[in-house]
Amino acid sequence: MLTIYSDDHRLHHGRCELIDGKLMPCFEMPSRADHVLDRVKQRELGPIQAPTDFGREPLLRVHSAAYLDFFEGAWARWAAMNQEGDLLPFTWPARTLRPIKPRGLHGELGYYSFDGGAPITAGTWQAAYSAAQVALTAQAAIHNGAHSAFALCRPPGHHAAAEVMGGYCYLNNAAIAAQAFLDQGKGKVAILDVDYHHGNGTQDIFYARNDVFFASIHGDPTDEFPFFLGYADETGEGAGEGCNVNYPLPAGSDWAAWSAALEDACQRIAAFDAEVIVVSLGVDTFKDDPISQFKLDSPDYLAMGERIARLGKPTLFVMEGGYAVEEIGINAVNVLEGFQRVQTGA
Ligand code: Q9C
Ligand code: ZN
Repeated sequence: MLTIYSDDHRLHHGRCELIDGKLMPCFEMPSRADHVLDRVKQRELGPIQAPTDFGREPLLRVHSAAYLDFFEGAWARWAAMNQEGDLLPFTWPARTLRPIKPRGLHGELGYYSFDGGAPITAGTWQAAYSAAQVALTAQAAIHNGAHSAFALCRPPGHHAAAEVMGGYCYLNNAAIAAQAFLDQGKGKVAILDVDYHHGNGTQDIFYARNDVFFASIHGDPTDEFPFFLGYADETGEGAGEGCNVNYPLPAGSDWAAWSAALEDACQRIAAFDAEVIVVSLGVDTFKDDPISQFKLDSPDYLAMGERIARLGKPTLFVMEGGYAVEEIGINAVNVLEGFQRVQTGA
């Protein structure tokens, strides 16, 4: 399987995030991608290539120009205020306030974000832009005939909506790639989100659409980030009614519970008759993940890849979360190896 990777991910390195009342070093750190890349090499998964630059156009199919302009220019505005710490939002237009876009930097940042978990540093725009190009380059490989490809994206993307960053995410790499498939002639795409957290950004982007089926298996938002989306009664709206399915699972869920949800999700995707699958591949479902509460073990990721492969469709894997840094490579690449096992009949 082809892997697309860019060193540009290192340009994004947030300093800290607020967890349990304490400022902690960011869990979403550069070494995450290093461990995945090392494992891809160690297991000889296949060639590793740098991304092609497809420009802004495919990003604008998902995000607004105003949002991209704000994100690209935010650090320079912050630096012009003689600041060098991370740029972090701290006030959001919650329900009692007006959903307006203030002109100043902090007001605008609050307007374009939903939490304080997406720090902007000097290199964040370039890293996120390159991650989107990584996804698009892997997508192009499948468009050109590959049966599968791995987009080793960092920072991740599935919490980012059209005009909102948050949850370590800025540009929705999986959504951008899914939209590219449609723009290049595919009629129906399914996005399977296996990250521990609900893919609120991806769901929101496609919620009223019937050309993208979205399925997400995740920690029950009753007690888990992102709290305000990801419930089982969210089934899509308008033309998209019936094209969204959520599997909120309780803390402590193991492979038995998780794989039952995966089986149902795969049957729904098959019934939708998707021509291509985009997998939002988070491995923060791992038993030792420092911020998550599921109990999957490393061999379970092989079985996950096998089940996805049995859908029999071209599949683009897009890296999302996973914070047990030592094991992230083993677990992510296990999904890809499980997929390939079925593919090669081994
Ligand atoms: N007490 C992804 O996995 N907050 N994002 C965690 C833990 C944010 C996760 C707080 C988690 C975001 C891509
Ligand atoms: Zn996650």
